[in-house]
Amino acid sequence: MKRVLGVLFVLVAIVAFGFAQAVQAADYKAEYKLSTVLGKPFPWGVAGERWVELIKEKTNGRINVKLYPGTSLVGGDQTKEFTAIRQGAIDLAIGSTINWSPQVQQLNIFAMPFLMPDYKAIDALTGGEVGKELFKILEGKDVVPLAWGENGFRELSNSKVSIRKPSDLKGLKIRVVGSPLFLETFTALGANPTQMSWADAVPALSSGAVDGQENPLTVYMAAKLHSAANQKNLTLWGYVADPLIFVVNKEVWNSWTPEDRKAVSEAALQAGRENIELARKGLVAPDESLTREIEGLGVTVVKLTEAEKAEFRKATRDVYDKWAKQIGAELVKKAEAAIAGR
Ligand code: X2X
Repeated sequence: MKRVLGVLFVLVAIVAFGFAQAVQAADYKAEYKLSTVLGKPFPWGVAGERWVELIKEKTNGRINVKLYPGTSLVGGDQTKEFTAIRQGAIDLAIGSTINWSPQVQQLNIFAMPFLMPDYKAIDALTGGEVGKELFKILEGKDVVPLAWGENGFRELSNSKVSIRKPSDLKGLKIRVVGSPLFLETFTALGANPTQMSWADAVPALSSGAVDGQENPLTVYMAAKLHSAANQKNLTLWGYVADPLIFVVNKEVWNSWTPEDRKAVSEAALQAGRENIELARKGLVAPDESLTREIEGLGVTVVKLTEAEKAEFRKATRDVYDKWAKQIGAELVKKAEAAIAGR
């Protein structure tokens, strides 16, 4: 009898275990959608593919993610991406702080003109108190932030003139994306900024409907803007940089087991580290080979001196002060202190 009971117990345990697994599997979607603006070969797209791969590996295939580049889940309208994550139309995303700043005002901090003078300054923000505070703000908006990545310092290109001083920008039509802060910065510099998505920007540049744009050199290079869009003048001014943030929709996150959450989080941290390394390749002294490569394509590259940069800073100072209030004076003070102490 004891033996029969024992066998029965084992049988019940097996069935119960199987049932529990089935329930868990039923909670999991067959496919999770990951949104990015840029696909491969841009570092941003590489990061997307890497996160997908690492999630699969670390969850033993329990979580299956598909990458949707070109912000295709929101018809290419990258400033709507954050809302779509909150609403659940997107499960995971690697997003630029610029594109999410219309919904998360504080993310504008990275777009304050000339706040971050170098890569150490970006790291001081993302890796410090400011980064933690921004993650907390995101958590309050139905997303789970997991890791930082990087698009990069945004340099200025155009088809018309070599730009060394604010007055060189006078009347130039410049494509910008994201929040009104960008429109105000370029207006303060005397340019004629116009807001459009990346999908619309490339044709607009190619046809000459707009004269210039600002983006990291990795983007300039992979999109071949020198030839595809006649962007033969490049000014290295490092006025802002946009980090990337790896997030998961909160409801999706809560549907996963603790073990799988840990795996997805570790995958994000690893993909983020690799992404930052790739985004900076050839751009950090002493290896500035990417800049040399661009010069080799017949592009006129101007690297502003500190004195020249100061002129641009002066011209955008009012925009900086106005947005410091809008973003939150305390947060901006924290950022300035972190950068000063880097
Ligand atoms: O649209 C851009 O300029 C891009 C690709 O850099 C962003 O998504 C912020």
